[in-house]
Amino acid sequence: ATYFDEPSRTFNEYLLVPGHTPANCVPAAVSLKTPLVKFRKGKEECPLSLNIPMVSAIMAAVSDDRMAVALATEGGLSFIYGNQTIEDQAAMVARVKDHKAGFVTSDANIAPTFTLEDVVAMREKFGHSTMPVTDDGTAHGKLLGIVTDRDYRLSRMSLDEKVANFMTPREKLIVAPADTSLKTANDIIWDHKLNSLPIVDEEDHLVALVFRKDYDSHKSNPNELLDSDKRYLVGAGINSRDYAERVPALVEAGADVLCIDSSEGFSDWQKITIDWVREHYGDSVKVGAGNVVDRDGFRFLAEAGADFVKIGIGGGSICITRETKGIGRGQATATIEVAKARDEYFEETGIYVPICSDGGIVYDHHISLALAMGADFVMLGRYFARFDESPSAKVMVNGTYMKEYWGEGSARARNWQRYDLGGKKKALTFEEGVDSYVPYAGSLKDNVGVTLLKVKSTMCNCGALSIPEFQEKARLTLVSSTSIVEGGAHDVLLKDKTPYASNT
Ligand code: MZP
Repeated sequence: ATYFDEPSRTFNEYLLVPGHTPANCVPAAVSLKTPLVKFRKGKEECPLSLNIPMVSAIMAAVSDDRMAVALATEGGLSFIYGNQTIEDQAAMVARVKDHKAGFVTSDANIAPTFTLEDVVAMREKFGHSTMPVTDDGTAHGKLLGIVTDRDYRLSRMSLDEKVANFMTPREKLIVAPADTSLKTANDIIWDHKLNSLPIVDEEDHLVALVFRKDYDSHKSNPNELLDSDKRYLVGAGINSRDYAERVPALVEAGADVLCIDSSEGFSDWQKITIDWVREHYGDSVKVGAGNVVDRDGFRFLAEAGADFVKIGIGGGSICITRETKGIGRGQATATIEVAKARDEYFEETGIYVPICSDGGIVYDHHISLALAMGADFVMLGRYFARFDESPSAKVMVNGTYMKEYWGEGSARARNWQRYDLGGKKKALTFEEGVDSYVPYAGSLKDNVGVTLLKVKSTMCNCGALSIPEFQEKARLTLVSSTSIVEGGAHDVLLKDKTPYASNT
């Protein structure tokens, strides 16, 4: 056996030592732009980059089309989860791409005579949180109007269930009858802070409401937004079993980037998958691979042609791989070593292969640490699962709102392809993840805004205006367990007992 001399370490064991902050180094001037896929650094532009260094995990509890639109709006990217049928996953990708400027535009001819089926078809197609209301409260009645509820997840229910749910609303529901005037519709929107836009006919009667999560109806000109051709970036997870069918469907649906989703990526299965993609699509289809935790794993995937490499085994909040199989490595140590391997590979080949630190981000400052240690971007599951936009249910537990969050290796997800080691057996034989709750935290936009402000502030403390500059200038120190205690509020009696650390 080979023994590593040093213990492997987690983010919590490190701190950044501030450097000199020049006067021009203010959070507003910081750029968080970062490469997503490999490129010849110094010779060409990266063909696909992110405006913020955050992607959401390839998990059923985290990344569906709704999450993808919300995160892409902020400049990040979601990888739509792969543990579903090829058709369903491709449809989610297509919905993100079809979400042109975020609008569901109603055909001017649809209403005011649009039927319940029209509305249902519209929302099935676009996946929005809207619901038709009928005069008799059943799916067969006459359509009265559309109900919106930003937390409401309809896609998992039958039509009758949707209507039944409306009759006993648990959340705030707003009814906009079909003969509502434009003014009334605007009042409703204003009062309830809905991100929706009314469409009216020549007589100013409401034809339909269109929904766009980032639409601020009181600041933007609706017509300008309707001519806009912005399309959101979206990624999708694939596996090393059904790639020959899944990849073409995802490419056809418009996925911008793929990622082989596996708990352990230093394997021939990943190389075979990448080879297949290259054989059929050359470099036109971008595909990341992982997860690895050391130099050898990185080199194997980089040489196999991966467009980016993901780091992390056993550090995820819902992960019990280390307990179950005794494999893994502290996330900080893994990130530091893989970043060195990435730089070494760049020196040798001129090709810069971005790396992503995946899992184990608990506090916002862990994102700063991961970037300082060399990660180009981070993947988060628990963080995003807490928001309105995640696909999971919001439930009340002991008087507190929580969201459900479960691992892909849990009995609930049974994503056997992620843990597959070949062979005939196509099933999850033992669990490597848990099913859990995380505290509900509100909207993605608000939370990501605060998180990134913290990251930018830290970067300014270290005198850096960009991620590469941060990586060059960052000075990191290990901390003792007693200084970790010193780092929190201590020796005082807290008046407010609610945890003050943001992500707990
Ligand atoms: P976290 O952000 O919740 O700490 O970790 C999310 C990451 O955990 C995912 O991106 C994935 O790599 C990993 N994951 C997902 N499911 C499991 C599991 O069931 C898991 N063990 O480890």
